[in-house]
Formats: sequence, C-alpha cells, structure tokens
Amino acid sequence: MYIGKDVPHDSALGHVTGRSLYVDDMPRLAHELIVDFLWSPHAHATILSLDVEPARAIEGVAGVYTYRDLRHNRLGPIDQDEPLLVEDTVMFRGQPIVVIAAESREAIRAAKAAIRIEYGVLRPILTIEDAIAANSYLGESRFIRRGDVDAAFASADHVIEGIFENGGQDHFYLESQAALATPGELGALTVLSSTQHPTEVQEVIAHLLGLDMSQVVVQTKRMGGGFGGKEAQATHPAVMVALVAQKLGRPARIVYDKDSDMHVTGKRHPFRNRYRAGFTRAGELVALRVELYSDGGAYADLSPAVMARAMTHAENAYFIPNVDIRGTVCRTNMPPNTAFRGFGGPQGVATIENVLEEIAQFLGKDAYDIRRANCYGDEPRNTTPYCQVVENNTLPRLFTELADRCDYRARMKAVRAFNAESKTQLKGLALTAVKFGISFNTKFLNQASALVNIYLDGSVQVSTGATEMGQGVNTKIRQLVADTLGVQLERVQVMVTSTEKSNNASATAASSAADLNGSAAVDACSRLRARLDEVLERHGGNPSWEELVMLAYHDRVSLGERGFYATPRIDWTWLSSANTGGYGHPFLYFTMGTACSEVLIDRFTGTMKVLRSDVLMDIGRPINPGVDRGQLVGGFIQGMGWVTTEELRYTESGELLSHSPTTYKIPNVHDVPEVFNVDWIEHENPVNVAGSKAVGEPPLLMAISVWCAAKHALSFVANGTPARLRLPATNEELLMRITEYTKRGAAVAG
Ligand code: MTE
Ligand code: LUZ
Ligand code: MOS
Repeated sequence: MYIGKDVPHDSALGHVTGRSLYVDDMPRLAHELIVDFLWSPHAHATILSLDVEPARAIEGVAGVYTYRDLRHNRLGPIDQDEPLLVEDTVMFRGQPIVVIAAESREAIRAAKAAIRIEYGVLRPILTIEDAIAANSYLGESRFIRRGDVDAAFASADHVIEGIFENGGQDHFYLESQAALATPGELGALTVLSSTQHPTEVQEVIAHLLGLDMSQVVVQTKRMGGGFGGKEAQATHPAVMVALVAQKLGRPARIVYDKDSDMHVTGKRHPFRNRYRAGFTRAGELVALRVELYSDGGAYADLSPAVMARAMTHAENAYFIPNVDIRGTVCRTNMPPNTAFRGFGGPQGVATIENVLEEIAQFLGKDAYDIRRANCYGDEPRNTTPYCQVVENNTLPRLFTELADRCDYRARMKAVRAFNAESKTQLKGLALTAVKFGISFNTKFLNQASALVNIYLDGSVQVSTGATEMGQGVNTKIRQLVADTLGVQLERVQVMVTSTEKSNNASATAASSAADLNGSAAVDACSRLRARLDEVLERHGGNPSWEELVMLAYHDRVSLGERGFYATPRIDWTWLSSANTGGYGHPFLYFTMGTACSEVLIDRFTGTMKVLRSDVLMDIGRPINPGVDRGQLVGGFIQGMGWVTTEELRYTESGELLSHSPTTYKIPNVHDVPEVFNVDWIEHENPVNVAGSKAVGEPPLLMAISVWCAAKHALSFVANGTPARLRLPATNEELLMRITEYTKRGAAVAG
C-alpha cells in the first residue's frame, strides 16, 4: 500500500538535478519565432492613432498583429468582457495592444520602438475609494443574510465598528507566464502552456482564432508555480503564440520576463471592508454586518467567484446568529485581479479575525477565550450564515489541543510581563483559526475525468485534467492508482496533462484537484480491477500482476478505462431576494486549522520578527504526509508574506513601483519563524477519497495569526482602545501605528 506513505514527489529528482522541463526549456524548434507584446503605459486612455507599419518594415520582424487580426477579441472565465488586445480604449496599465513575432529579441525591441501610438490620456480610477465615489462596479452587490442584525445591534451590550483594509499580493511564481504553439495540419494547433487550466486555454484559443476546440490540443507538463495566477491569466500568452502560429505557420513561443509579468498580470484582490460587530459583556458575538469591497481591476476575470468565497468565509470558524454580509466588486483601472491561493477566503477570514482581536482588546479579555467561546460547536451553534451545517467539526478540539501544545497561557503571561518591562521592544501573541470550504463555489466545476491504460507489459499510464504546479497532485494520483489496481508504484506513470485525453476539465484550483481527479482515477481503476478479478477467478492460481494482465489481454478483456467523478451533495444559489441572498450547501466539507504565532517588534524601527509559530490542522488522513507537510509549511510562509512584507506600491498614475524582487519583498529563509511546529490531528474525512482532505490553500490563512499577533502587540501601546492596523503589517506600517499611539498616549498623559 502506498496511500499514507511518504512517497517522493514525482518531480523531486528532476527538480534537484535541474532536469524538470518547463515551457522555456523545451528545445528550440526549427523556424521558431519569439513572441512578445506592446502594452499600454497608461492606466486609462483612448487610442487616438496606431501605426504599426514601421515595425513591419524592420528586419527580422515576421508579424505584427492588432485586435483586427483576431476572429474574436473577448475572453474571461466568467463574463467574457475582456478584450485580448485593446480596441479603442485602454482600461489598465499593462494591457496588451500589439502582438509582435520576430526572429530575435533585437528585432522585437526595435519593433516596439517603431510602433507609433498616440494616446488621449483619461483619468484613471485606481483605488476602491475612487471606484465607490464614481459608482464604478463590476456587477451588482450580493448578500448573505441571516436573522435580524439591527435588532441584535440594538440589544447588544457593546458595538464596535471600523474599516479593515488588506492589500494585494503578487503570485511570484518562479516560472513566468509562458506558452509555445506549433501549427499542425489544416489549421490544427498544439500548444504547450504553463497553465492551471488547459481546457480554458483551449477554449479561448479556439474562440479567438475561429477554430473548433477539437482542432486545438493544449498540454501542460508542469508549472514552476501557479498559486492561482495561471488559473485564468495563462490564456493571454497562449492565444498570442497560437495567433502567430496560425498566421505564419511557424512555431511560436512567449515567456514573460519577471518585471513584465508583475506589471501586466492581475494579483490577489485588495479589499476594503466596513464592519460593525455587536457582542455581549462576555464577548459573545450576537451580530455582524460586513460590507466587503474588492478591487476587481478593469475586467471581471474571477472576481465574482473570489468575492463569493470571501463572503462565505467572512464568519470563518465562528457561529454568529445575526449576520448581514454584502459583497461588492469595484471596477478600477488596474490589471484584472484574479485567483490567488485562498481565493477571497483570506480576505474574508482576516476581516473577522481582526474583529475578534478588537473585541478582546475592547473588553480587556484574552482573545483566545473570545475565539474559543464563539467557535462553531454543536447544534444549534453549527450552521453557517448560508445555512450549511458544519459537520465533523474539529475546531473546538483544534483550539484546545493547540493551546495546550504551544503552552498558550504561560506564554501570554510572559508576553504581558515582557511588554510591561521593555522600553525598546513589544511582543504579541495570537491564536487564530481557519475553516476553509472545499469545492468550487461554482457547482458545475466540481467534476473530473481520468483515463487509465494498462499496457501489455503491465505498466500503467494515467491521465487526468489535473495540472502539476509543485503541489504534488500527480504523486497523490499515482499512489491512488497503484493501490486501487494493486500494482507497484514504479509501474504507474502520470502523463502530461492534455486536453486530448481529458476533455472539459476544470482548472486545477480550489484545492480540489486531488479530490476530484484522484476520485475519477479511483473510479476508473476500480472498474479495471473488477474486470481483472473476474479474469483471476476464471483462471485461478496466483498469477503475478504482469501475468494477470496478459491473461486478460488474451481473454480480450479491455485494459483501458475512463473514470468520472462529480462531487455529491453540493448545491448553492444566490436567491434573488435580498433578504436571504446566498444559500445552500456549497462545500463538500471543510478543512480546518488553528495557528498560534508570537512576534517581536522593535518600538523604534517597527522591525518585526516572528519568534514562533505553531500550526495544527485537520487535513483528514493525508494521502502523502510529506507532500502535505510541504503544503502546510509553504502555504504558511506565503501567507506570512501577504500579512507582513509583500506590499504593492503604485505611483499616482497607477504605475507599479514594486515590480521586481528588489522592491517587492517575499519571505526568505531568514523570515521563517525561529521556532516553527507544523502538525495535524488524526481524523479521517468520511466524505473524500482515501479519507483525505484538501490542503492546497488553507495553510496560507494560518498566517493570519502572525498579523493578529502584531495587532496584539500594538494593543500594549494603544491605551485601551482597539489598535488599528493595516494588512500587510509592514515595518513602516507598524512604526507609524506605534508612533501615532505613543504620541496620543503622551498627549493624554500630558
Ligand atoms: N503548491 C505549490 N508548490 N505551487 C503552487 O502553485 N498552488 C496552490 C496550492 N499549492 C500551489 C501550491 C493553489 S492556489 C491551489 S488551488 C492548489 O495548490 C491547487 O492544487 P490542488 O488542488 O492539487 O491542491
Ligand atoms: N471557485 C472557487 C471558483 O471556490 N475556487 C476557485 O478557484 C474557482 N475558480 C473558478 C471559479 N470558481
Ligand atoms: Mo488556487 S487560488 O484555487 O488556483
């Protein structure tokens, strides 16, 4: 049996020896062209005139294309509202206008310089506040409502309110967006794409180039990281190379350089949320009103689905009887913001964790006790605001066990003593929770297929729609296939993801690739195994796997099978009645966790260090504990980046200033907590393949404990009022808050 074992990641050897192949590593093909594009330097402008002729005349330039060269010019994963190439109005800085194909980089550079564009610069909308002032939205507001919030506020002992802002985040995958297109016969195209969503790339290429989907094959061997950034936005580079291959009948490749990638692609959605919370003297929440506003950027992309996830995570791990959640996506002149690990979940969860931290500070109570008291429990304290019952709830256990394990009480006492003593430093400690819904919140996306072929020598190939981006989905599928068939792991190959073998696949996203594709593979393997068992019964004896396969072949029994899986039980609707709003059972189950972090802040520089983090999760029974540990550790550190150092800075005209590793600070090895304990509880998940749970995104949200610890530290200088803090809590942000509170304290004292 391989399930539950630390089988090495199937790319491990390739990664450490540098032999793993990415799009840019594929050997250069005969007659291959380099592709690049000219993008708008303005966030909002009309194109007064465009002259590409001088570029066409440059030696080494093979093709120059505008939107007029496309059959259709609209794409987008939900609403097809985004032009691939600008027609008459630029809507964001970085928006592609002209595609260039050339023999050399020099020719590309010369072509870019030769293109003449006159812009009529317009006033851009660059922030959520500007968008609200201008009534600029993408779609209508949506609601999730339960109970009577106003009555509950009126009878609550206390009410607090405020605005909570959290910033965007760049995906910072190590492999930039990339694609390679090769023309085939009679208009057919094969495209290698660094994408989480080969089917969408196939569909968009077919639509924009006027082909049938059956004429386009998209393949993905692996990505050097995706993190959501290649769920919807890998389409753009892929269509560009497909267009060149179609027009010129030559292979064409594009690989964004890092700076361009950061300039032109969308990021995690920044949010600006208004909250109002009513609670009892004891700290029990009775009412919550949250108005969530996200910056969707210039086009819809995945913003409505991201907002839906933010809304279904705005109560997080806590039972709140009266709730009024409103979600509104703002339309700005920023690159369309998109999926990013957590998919709105982090933005919703951080908002309520902030509220709980403030309630504790307001009441002068320990925040752990407040959280523990409000945590989902038994009936009737187990229904979410959208009416899904929280089943197999391990949250109370996770709270208690982690507090014990990390010695929370004693350390809280020590932190208080330290802060009373130290004139130069501040410490903070926070223990937060996460309840993350697993399933795409778009019902029809929760399906997958798998193709399993057994060959004459007994070796096995499995193909699914899942794409490998480092998260280990291929390794898990390999383990599931080997165990279900009863064959040695070494005999099972997971094949390149291809639309030719797995049609109409969903994106590898929502943490559910192993759940969906693994279940489909098990479905196929169970049927193959049943047929082999019949062969075994007919022939008797004790044949080896290889002999059994041969017996089946000679008996003319099919040795190939296609499996399918559609997630059961889930259902979800946006009721049109504004009184109820989102309603149903959107998630098959929840992945849960708690995390406790302790930080040390220099009072004079704002410099923050994470001294210790303890993470305890319920991730079911892992298919591969080593791979899952990697997800927990990596996700947490990526989340730490979001809540501490990763700050996107723009000029007043919307130019991104932090567009490279020199100005955009992701965590490195020195930022890892000095003490870092990561673990999970024994708890089988009865509703998912092999008793496992999805782990891809949830650990990122565990890092919200670091931000809450910083907020806790600030409370020691905030003189009894809840300390306000932006997210990310950069050193600058911390220093400004400390300075503000210390001054205010001095003024009060004076
Ligand atoms: N892990 C690595 N190493 N690289 C990635 O790009 N993406 C994350 C997560 N873990 C990512 C990762 C995101 S955003 C998702 S949705 C899941 O992996 C997707 O894979 P899964 O469904 O197989 O968990
Ligand atoms: N919903 C979701 C989605 O919960 N997660 C996703 O990644 C996603 N992607 C597309 C559409 N809905
Ligand atoms: Mo992950 S944000 O669902 O690709």
